[in-house]
Amino acid sequence: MKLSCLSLLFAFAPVAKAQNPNLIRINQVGYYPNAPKVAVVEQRGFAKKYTLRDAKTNKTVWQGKAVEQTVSPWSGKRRATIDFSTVTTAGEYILSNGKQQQKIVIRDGALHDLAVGSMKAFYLQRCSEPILEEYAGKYARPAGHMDNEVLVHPSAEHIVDAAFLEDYSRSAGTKISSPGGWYDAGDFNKYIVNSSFSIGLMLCAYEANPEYFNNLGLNIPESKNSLPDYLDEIAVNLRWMLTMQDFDGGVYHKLTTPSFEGFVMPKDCHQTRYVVMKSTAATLDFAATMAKASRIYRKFKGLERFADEMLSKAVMAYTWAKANPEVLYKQDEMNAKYDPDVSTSTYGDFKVIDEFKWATTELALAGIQDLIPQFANEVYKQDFYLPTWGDVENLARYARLGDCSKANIADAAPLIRYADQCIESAEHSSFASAFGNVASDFCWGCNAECAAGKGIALLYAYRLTNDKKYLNAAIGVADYMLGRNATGYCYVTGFGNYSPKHPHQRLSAADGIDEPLPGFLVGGPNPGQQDRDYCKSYTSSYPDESYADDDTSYASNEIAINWNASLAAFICWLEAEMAK
Ligand code: 9MR
Ligand code: 9MR
Repeated sequence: MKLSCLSLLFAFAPVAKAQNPNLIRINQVGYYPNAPKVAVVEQRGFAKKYTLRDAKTNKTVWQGKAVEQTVSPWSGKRRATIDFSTVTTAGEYILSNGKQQQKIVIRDGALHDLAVGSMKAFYLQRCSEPILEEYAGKYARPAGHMDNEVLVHPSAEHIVDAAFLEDYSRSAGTKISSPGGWYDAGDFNKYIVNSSFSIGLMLCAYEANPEYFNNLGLNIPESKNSLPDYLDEIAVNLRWMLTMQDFDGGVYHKLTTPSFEGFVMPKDCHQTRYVVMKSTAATLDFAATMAKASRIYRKFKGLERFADEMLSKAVMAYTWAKANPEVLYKQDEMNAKYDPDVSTSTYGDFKVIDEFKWATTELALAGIQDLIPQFANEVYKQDFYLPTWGDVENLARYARLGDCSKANIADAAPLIRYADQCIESAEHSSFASAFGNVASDFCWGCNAECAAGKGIALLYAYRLTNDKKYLNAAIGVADYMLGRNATGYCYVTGFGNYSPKHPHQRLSAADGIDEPLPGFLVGGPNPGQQDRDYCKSYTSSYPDESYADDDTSYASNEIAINWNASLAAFICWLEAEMAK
């Protein structure tokens, strides 16, 4: 057969890294039998008829047309929706437009493995312990940074001016021990602000679904205590956080090298690690997290002392913050005064009223009566917006909602209004999702901070109202994150048939194994492209396509604990609902 020039061209055209060549966009991980099941087809894949065949028997179980054509507000791309929700029998199927096909999985517990994977990722991020082969397979590795001799940076020096208290002084260069915890992200540093947000959100999801989380087996090494795996993994980072408090109650902003390490494994890192400057934001976040954790961990046998320690340290932290309400982490100002200069992430936050609100609320919920939420009445009538590491106000709302069974209307109404807006925005959505319809949805870390964040808010709304429309909207957001989107990527490493292979994560890039560590949600499309000087493989600047699966892309393809916290909180909660 003679090949035409055109077919030769197609035969050898490299597959663009930025987009999935399969024009049928689906949730690549799985659909639930009794829930909406929608795929979206790109215009170039439009066909007269679409079929769903049983993968084993080849029998057609559904056939139909694509409906509801949409036009992207950015690229003008036309798309249409294939709705096969009427198929409710678990199984594996092939969805086809006659030219391309996608494997569709329908099953109970459709996202169970993802829920487990999203938590196992934290095990893989552990800093000071060996990652064992029996739990991590080929991703096993020796312990990373031990952090048992970390230096007090001059910015964190604290001299107590009384001879008999000299043991409580920490002059610059003092060695302290601050082992354990999780690496923050693609880099190897550890930051209190982001750790607190991550744990805060994960524990909110826990409080809404204690039974589900208490029974969630993670297949990671367990400590010898009575904690369920989920809380046990979170305790790894809580224990590290406790080491970050100075004797006066203030909490160091971060534990870091002066500059980012190269793309190497921990054993090849040689920079000195420091604890740097105490800050009000870190100290209040610490107070909130410890107070919250004390309340939850106290319920488990043998954990009472741990809970007491967390609560007393929370109170010390809060007291420090009241006395130092405006110690903001301004790295440039710090560098002007002290050496060595520090150029790693700032997690800088110049407004700490939300941290005050969160800490006060959590301390009050933990029984510190003097702090009965001074902010309660004024705050919770306000509009709801999604919590992020830099704005934790609505973590306080989530904390007050608990499992929603005794929800107060002032806490609940703004959240439900927000959920209603999410649902409205999904009308005429290109991807049948409450996320991804306005440009402002796309930012650094949007897969977590906006997509999963909306998913969690929708699940609160469902719990509060029992109205299925919120649950179905949450499922639509999960579908988006797992492949039914403009790039066709399932944005979690190791899941789905087209997922990121080159995340900006040193542990994945430098370990000599082709595949990345599994279970990590990447930041996602970010039209800011703040990494454009380093990453040359963006192929689009449309908000929802500004993504590059390239390990130089820290603005669209990094991983981070707060993002996996959002993924885990969302997907575990969704699984919990669907298992009922
Ligand atoms: O690896 C760093 C990543 O963790 C941060 O999110 C990002 C933004 O602060 O910075 C990355 O480091 C890059 C640095 O900022 C600029 N030089 C290239 C570094 C990545 O190799
Ligand atoms: O998640 C952070 C995002 O909200 C900020 O816009 C961005 C730039 O400051 O930093 C992100 O956090 C990164 C941190 O600075 C360094 N470690 C990796 C984090 C994820 O990219």
